Amino acid sequence: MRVLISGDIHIGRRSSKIPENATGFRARDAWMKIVETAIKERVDLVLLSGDVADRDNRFWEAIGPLEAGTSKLAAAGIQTIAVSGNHDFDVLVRLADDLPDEQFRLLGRNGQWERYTVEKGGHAALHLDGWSFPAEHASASPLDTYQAGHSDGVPVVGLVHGDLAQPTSRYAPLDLRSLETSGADAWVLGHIHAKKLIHHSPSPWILYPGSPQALDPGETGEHGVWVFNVQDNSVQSPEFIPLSTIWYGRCGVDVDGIETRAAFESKVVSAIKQHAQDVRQAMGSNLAAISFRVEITGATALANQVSAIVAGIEKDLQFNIGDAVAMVEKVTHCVTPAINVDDLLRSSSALGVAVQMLKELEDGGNADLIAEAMADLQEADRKRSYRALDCPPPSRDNTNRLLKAQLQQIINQLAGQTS
Ligand SMILES: [Mn+2]
Repeated sequence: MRVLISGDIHIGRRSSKIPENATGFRARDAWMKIVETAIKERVDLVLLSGDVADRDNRFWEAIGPLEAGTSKLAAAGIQTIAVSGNHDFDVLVRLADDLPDEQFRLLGRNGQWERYTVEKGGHAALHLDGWSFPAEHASASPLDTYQAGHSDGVPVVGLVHGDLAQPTSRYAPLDLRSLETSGADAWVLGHIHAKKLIHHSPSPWILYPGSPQALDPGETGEHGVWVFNVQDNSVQSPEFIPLSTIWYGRCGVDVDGIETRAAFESKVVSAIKQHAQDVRQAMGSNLAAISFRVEITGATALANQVSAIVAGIEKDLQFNIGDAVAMVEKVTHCVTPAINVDDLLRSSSALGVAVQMLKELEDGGNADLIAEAMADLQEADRKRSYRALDCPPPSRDNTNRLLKAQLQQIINQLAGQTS
């Protein structure tokens, strides 16, 4: 028996930060690609671990593609089995009520664990234990009521949408230890959009398949689906298949020692091209777009001109890499001027003092400065007018980071004036 796994498809959404008129970047396109992949891979089952439909457009946009996709799968002899997540707790119930069981089956309604046994060649081949979100939130761990485990030598796979190692989560907190000692041979989870496989033999493998289509720049790296086999009554390790049409990630550019604008521009271009080619090669033929967060670092005489040099790059720079397009979503830079730090550390000029302060912060020191800045940040944080911003509370770490960034800007300005 062969099984395809996906989850967190969020049908109704579309990958962000790419041109409005670009096609093939909707979550529903990814779903239809999952259907094709399942048929091509000759799987027997498709398992979906919740948040198949997005809350915002859930019913109207999801119902058509889900019916069409599961019907195409059923025609190829492939059954789709799902649990619902916090986004689609109500949609999947309605879909399951409308469609025949051999096409689409929802496990674990009303927050009650449910076992479904899949047969192959007239024999029980796999037990699936599933639990579905009964409402938008679920603060108790579903594992508190899980009692399945082995019974008859037939392998068991658990299917649940929830938050691993976040005990206070309102999205079905799951703890690793309970999963490991559950007796199941494998766990397929949903909720986290980055893929993650936890596998220490002989414990069960535990998998977040991740969203098949990367949906925003925070969803970096590879996205796709997974396939595993059940052979000789054992559940084999899952294998990843890349599927996303977009890849989001960072591209570091080191401009150390660069002295002219032309050389600076060439360096940025060649770094982006090279990185895009590597990504294109690794991700295969589904890839249509590569979106970079470019991070420029290094010591350069052009430090105080970087903002001006890279202005417009997000809007204007685009490369074709094979049949994929590479573009820049955002540029950040943390460059230092090409200055003689040793001399400045002994200098009492404004630039010298700034360089000394930065060095102290980098060495983790200057407790007074950090405490003072933190007190100011906390005061601002308490102000009613800023509350809607939902920023993390000021900590020692982010205060330190903020101070360093500010000092770097001051140094760049001052160094620019003297050079
Ligand atoms: Mn979720």
